[in-house]
Amino acid sequence: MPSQELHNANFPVDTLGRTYHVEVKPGDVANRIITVGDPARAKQLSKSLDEVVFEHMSHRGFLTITGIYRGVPISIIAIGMGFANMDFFIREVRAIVDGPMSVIRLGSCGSLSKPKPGDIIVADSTYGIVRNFDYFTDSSSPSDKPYIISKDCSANPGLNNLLKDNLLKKVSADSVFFGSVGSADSFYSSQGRLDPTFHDDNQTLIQDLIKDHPDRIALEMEAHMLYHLANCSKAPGKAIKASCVLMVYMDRTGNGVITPQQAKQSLEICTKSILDTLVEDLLDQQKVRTILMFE
Ligand code: R1P
Repeated sequence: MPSQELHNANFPVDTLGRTYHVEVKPGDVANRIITVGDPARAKQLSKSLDEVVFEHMSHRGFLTITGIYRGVPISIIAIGMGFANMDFFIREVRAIVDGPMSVIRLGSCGSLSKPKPGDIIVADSTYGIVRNFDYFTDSSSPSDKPYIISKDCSANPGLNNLLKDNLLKKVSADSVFFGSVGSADSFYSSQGRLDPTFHDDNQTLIQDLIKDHPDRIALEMEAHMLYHLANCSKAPGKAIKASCVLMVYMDRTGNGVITPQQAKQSLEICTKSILDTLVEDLLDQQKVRTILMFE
């Protein structure tokens, strides 16, 4: 539970000025952000910063680490898993950061096509795969489908291209792939994993997703909410640029799984590429007022 008294039921903030779930206040988070799922991955990434100036684990498990890389403030935020946690993170961080933000997600995914475990994917676009609750009720109509597939949402082209350039400086072109990434509301049913315990009707989901869509190359659980909210962030001076790089952990058609050595190597390549991308990204410098107390 929160350690401080809260105010404002519409957008709760505690007596220290911190947001309810991520527990950050103005000055804690940089405009340039790497977001990951796993707190251990965030800690590993933070070892590549030149200096760490702020670190906080919230009562809901959001870990924020802010530091300096090549003279530029950067935050690394571990959010856990799923659409809801991406929503908490983006809305609460957007509320306390001044000026534009660039956010790159570094996650893991399952491949639906050529990329093999150990390869790297940049999400040019994303789409959502959401369980249709009504389909699974007795009163479902014959036109209901078990999963609702959304239209695509694009990455920020400038940030995404810079990220690709930086990856291709570090790794051969045959292990980096670009395409459309599906973000599902379950690791299991809406990613086509079969589980006889539940009524899921997902036996043909993967084939249905990739049929006529060769660009749909991977599945994970957060990138679409990031791209969607970035595209919906319209307040003046509060734009969000988003991109996403994914380490292929599993091959969903061939059944392969990444080795610890491949995972380590993949993480090292992605870490350096993302940090360089965020430093080189042109944000509106006059609006960057972050971590003034440390400058
Ligand atoms: C599932 O194991 C988790 O791994 C993937 C999925 O999106 C989901 O969050 O991403 P992360 O490695 O970033 O957590």
